[in-house]
Amino acid sequence: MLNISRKSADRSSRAKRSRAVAAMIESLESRQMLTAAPFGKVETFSAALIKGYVSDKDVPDAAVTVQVLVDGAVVASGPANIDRSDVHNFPSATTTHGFSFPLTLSPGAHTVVVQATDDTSATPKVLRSGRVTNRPPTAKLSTATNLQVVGFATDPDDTSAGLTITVNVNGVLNTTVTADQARPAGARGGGLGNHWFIANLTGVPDGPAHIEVFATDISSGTTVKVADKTTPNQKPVGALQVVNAGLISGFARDPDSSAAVDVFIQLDRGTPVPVANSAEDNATSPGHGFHLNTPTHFAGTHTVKLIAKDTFSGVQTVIATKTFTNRAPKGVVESIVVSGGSFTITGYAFDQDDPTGSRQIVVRVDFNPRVQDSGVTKGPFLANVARPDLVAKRKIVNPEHGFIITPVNLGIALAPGKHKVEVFVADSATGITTLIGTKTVTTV
Ligand SMILES: [Ca+2]
Ligand SMILES: [Ca+2]
Ligand SMILES: [Ca+2]
Ligand SMILES: [Ca+2]
Repeated sequence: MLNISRKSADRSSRAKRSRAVAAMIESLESRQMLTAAPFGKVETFSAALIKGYVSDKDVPDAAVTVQVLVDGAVVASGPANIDRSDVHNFPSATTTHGFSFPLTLSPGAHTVVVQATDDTSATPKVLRSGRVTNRPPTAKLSTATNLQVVGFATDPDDTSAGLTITVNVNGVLNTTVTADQARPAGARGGGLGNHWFIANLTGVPDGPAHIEVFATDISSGTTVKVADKTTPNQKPVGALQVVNAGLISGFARDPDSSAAVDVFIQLDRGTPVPVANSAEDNATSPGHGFHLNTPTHFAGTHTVKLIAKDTFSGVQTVIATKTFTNRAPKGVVESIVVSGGSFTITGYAFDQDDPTGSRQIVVRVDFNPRVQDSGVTKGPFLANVARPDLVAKRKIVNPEHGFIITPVNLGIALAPGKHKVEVFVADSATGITTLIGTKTVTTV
């Protein structure tokens, strides 16, 4: 009996305990039903910005605390309290549940977690997590010399922006520009859009230089090296622009230097002659022009070589070659008519190298090659008398080539007797004279 009643008492006590546990579980379950985790959305999840909204049903009017973690470390934290009246599923009339955190990621891949803190448990609820890559800026150089670096640079994270470009030369900052230019004329490679830059360098010594180009990363603002190049020593360049019997001109420069280069002109096989000034104005290459007058060149075909000296190595290089032909002037003495102690000479003369210009005529009387300084020379007289008859006969292309040299023009009074008369015409470019007629006359 006693045993029975003890067993009964035990059963009763176990039942009580079961009821208590059940009540406790029910209480926990009901409490859990009342506790909701924060809910929301991360709409922008980029290397530059984390943006979205979040709220908690348990405290629908409160601003939930949001944290942003990058590679495990909290980089931003704050209440989601920005007005988001554009979102319509908040559990109360309160709409200030938005959040926005600008992000600064170093170039490369990162793990980013956005989490919200529950009001009661303080347990973080992950709203979004994943890998975010800040892609570094890139650049392509079109040209890099000691004077100028031209290239194209973009950051793939924001191709609308013009990147800040800095150029170091031999480890020292030389210039800063913005890559927001249209493609420069003649640029090679690169891409589309206004992402080109032209960095003019200053004070770079001649010779190879170490050029480093940096671009400012869009997301982080950090400076990233986008190009590294050592400039080669380049040969001088230039051109012969005018080459004739009277003038040789052109320009020469060294792409590595803004300084004037030493320029020499070699005519045929002669010794190269230095030009006096190789820093003259020049339309093609301002400040690098030169000219050399060449009055000593006789008729014929000649070769001109332009030689320039490298500003760094001092090596002289032929950078241009041209030939020119100077044709000797031509003319005809048509008559020499004696008048007392003088005479009148008529004829015509021209130079095919300057067919519209009038030539100069020189007259020499009684020159004896065996006697130094013998004879009388008169002139020059301009052969500019119109001779349409010669044009009609196709002997000349312009009528202004005739000459009539009268006793008044000559101004000589010769003793009666025989006299040798020689007539010369001067070359249009060199002034060097060519004999066009010889005649012996008898004055009275
Ligand atoms: Ca909650
Ligand atoms: Ca970037
Ligand atoms: Ca050079
Ligand atoms: Ca000529």
